[in-house]
Amino acid sequence: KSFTGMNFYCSNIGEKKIDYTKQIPENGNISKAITEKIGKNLHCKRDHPLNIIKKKIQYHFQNELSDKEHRFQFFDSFEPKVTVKENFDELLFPVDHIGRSANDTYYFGGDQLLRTHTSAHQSQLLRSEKKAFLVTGDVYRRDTIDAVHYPVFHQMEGVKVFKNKVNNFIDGKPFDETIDYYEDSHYKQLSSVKDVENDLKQSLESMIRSVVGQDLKVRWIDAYFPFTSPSFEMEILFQGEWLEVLGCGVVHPKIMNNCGLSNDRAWAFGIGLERLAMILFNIPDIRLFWTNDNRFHNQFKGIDKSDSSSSFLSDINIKGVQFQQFSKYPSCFKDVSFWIEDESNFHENKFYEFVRESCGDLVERVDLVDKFTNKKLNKTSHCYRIHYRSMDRNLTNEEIDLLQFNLREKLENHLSVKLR
Ligand code: FA5
Ligand code: MG
Repeated sequence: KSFTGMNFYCSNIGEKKIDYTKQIPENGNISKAITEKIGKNLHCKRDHPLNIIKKKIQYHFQNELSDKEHRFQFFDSFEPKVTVKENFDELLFPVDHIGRSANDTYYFGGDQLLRTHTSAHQSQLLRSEKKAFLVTGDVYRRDTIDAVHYPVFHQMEGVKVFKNKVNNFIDGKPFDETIDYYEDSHYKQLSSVKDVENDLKQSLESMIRSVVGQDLKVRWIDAYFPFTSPSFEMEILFQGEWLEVLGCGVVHPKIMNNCGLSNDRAWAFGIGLERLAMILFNIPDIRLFWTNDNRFHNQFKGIDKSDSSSSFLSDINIKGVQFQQFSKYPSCFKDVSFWIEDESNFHENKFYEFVRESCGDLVERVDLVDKFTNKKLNKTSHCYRIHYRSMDRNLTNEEIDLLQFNLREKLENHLSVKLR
């Protein structure tokens, strides 16, 4: 089982350049299963594990990481519907970035989309001269199907601005059009950049240890994001595997410049709240966050003793709270194989979306188990194994056969593949 997240923001090496800004679907591509989740705001529901983790992080930022100049402000009710400009353009995503494609992102049509990350609100808040803030919200992505990926999940964005950090004598021009800040090693070694990087890493490590546990195994990985340089990801050792929990970095000088902060530097991070809650409470499957099963929710009742009418954050003590994994119902799997008629038009995420749409949360995981090309026919065959398991009951054979039947029909009619 791979716990590392997809390389959503990695550069699109080796593929031909496509201008995705010209491929925004007119009528959108948001399925009913996704529409139904908009507005649920799990992170705002008292006693929900995502709410508990959000409050714990906010508490740490308020009490341990705020200083006179940086009093962290919290935002958690920005609408998930944002513009292409907010989600991609302002964050310097190139036009050929795969993240912009309709295979990765849910579009309402026109230039409105479901934010793919909370970074969509960064520029707006930087422009309004906020110096330290956290933004929590639901984010949406077409993605693979397994225990740690879900098309709707929750992120918390954090940003801290260091005023007048750029020293023209040492740093040169605050923003220089001719410098490639992603690659430039001189820039990355500047003490003004290193200071910010160190503050970022220390803040995040202290937060993670205080929220999840002091004796965690944590490691930093160099990463790439269009909107930060240098960029990093934090991974935590969880059940013997390194699980990616957040991306972060020093905000790109061009963004600082665009927001009227060319003499300042800033750090930013985006953390996956489900992943963190899974580690903290030992929650085995990301679908559980959406369940109505009280065997799940009752376990989190009463942990949060804060006064719901006050905005004051109290420390939520979860020591000694042990999440009891309730027994899993049996799983079963079915394979589906097909010939792909037009390779350049086939996208795995589209296939996953059909599976989600047909079978909903009864699907636990989908694996590509076989792939081969018939050279003579110049056709490729894929075989996917679909693992079914309900979180709250036994599934019958008839039920699964029907799901599989409906899925096959959908694939044949809408995915231009030939079932085998
Ligand atoms: C981002 O979304 C960046 N916006 C983070 C960032 C912010 C970088 C500010 C720099 C500055 P990424 O795609 O890696 O990066 O996602 C961040 C985290 O969200 C991941 O580490 C993971 O914890 C979580 N995550 C990503 N995809 C999923 C998914 N499908 N299901 C659940 N959690 C996910
Ligand atoms: Mg990542």
